[in-house]
Amino acid sequence: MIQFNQRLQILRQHHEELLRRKNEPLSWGNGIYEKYKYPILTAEHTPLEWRYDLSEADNPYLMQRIMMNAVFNAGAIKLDGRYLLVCRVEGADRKSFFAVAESPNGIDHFRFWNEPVTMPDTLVPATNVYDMRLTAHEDGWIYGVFCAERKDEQHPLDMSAATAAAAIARTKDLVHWERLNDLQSRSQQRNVVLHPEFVGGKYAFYTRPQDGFIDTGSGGGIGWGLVEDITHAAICEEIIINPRHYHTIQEVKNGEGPHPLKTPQGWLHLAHGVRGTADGLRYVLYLYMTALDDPTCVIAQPGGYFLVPEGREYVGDVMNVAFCNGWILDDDGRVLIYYATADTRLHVAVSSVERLVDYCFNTPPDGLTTAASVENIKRLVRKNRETLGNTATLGGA
Ligand code: M1P
Repeated sequence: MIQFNQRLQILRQHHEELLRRKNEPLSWGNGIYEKYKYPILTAEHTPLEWRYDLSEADNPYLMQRIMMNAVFNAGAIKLDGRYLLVCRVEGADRKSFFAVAESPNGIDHFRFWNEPVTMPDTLVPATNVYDMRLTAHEDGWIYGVFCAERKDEQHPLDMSAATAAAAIARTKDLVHWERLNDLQSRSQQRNVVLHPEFVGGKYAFYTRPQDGFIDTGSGGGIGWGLVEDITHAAICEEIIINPRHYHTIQEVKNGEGPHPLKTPQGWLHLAHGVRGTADGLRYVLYLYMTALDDPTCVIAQPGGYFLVPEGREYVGDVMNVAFCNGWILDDDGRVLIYYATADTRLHVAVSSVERLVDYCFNTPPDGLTTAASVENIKRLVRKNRETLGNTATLGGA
């Protein structure tokens, strides 16, 4: 039998090879962004010290004592030249927690910091926390807004009855966190995001009101509300700025992703839309833009999705899910989009502000009917015919 030390050496070697693996862009995509060959973070990337008791005396079989299930849905920020992700890590016990992973280039060589984040609780502790959006706010703090899930004590016998609230914490270094009161609003909330600038002297939140823990019901779509005091955040007036529509990718749910990026042409937003299928829900990512002087006013929204799970990305714990709550606008205009698939693993796709803004303004909006979609295609075909001459088309009228 291989000795403990030998097995430990092999384990360390495999782990190190995984962490040092260079990532490669995939050669052909849709032109909007480049996806990469390997996921950037998975459960296997978590430190061995989190999973194994490395004492031969106490763990002679070198078994995992605490297993990790998934790494996904990460908030992202570039801080002092370091690309940092606050990941949703999920243990085998189904509890999610936050852990910071760092990379020198934002694409590969991600390594988790030694210990997971110690997030202070509020008076009513959460059962589960996840999906942090990071915002470096103009007030000087870095805020983490995330979902705090608790058992719904009004239905003690229903084991799936839960409540979702937007929890708020702030930090300067992602190590020490000050927990503030949960956001107060008229309904349950997930996918709440803090806008990076004051609006009319107030903190501004993108919200996603929902009727129940799962059901967005009359929630309407991506909402917006202003808050006077971030330490006791309460939204009294909530408006819907980006609604759901019948027979679109956002029919069932519509939620903001990370905070929008400021571009010369407007605020560039990344969001997720959810539709129902015979096979369950389908989560896809899409972009839209709002006016610089009014982040609630939509000025461009390409029809349909811009990123979906493909090939092996499709398969995992929750099939058919692409989700994103973190992206980084780099100093050179590069945009690093950290998307997760199937609630299992985390990937990066790379684009630029120019490309994404071009995509937003030049992709036809969803005309909401088949006839309108066909008109869009015909318009493009005719334009190409004008550009290239008749040789561009084969057959047809
Ligand atoms: O399982 C897909 C996603 O479901 C929830 O998102 P939403 O509130 O938009 O339905 C979250 O649990 C999210 O983490 C998860 O990826």
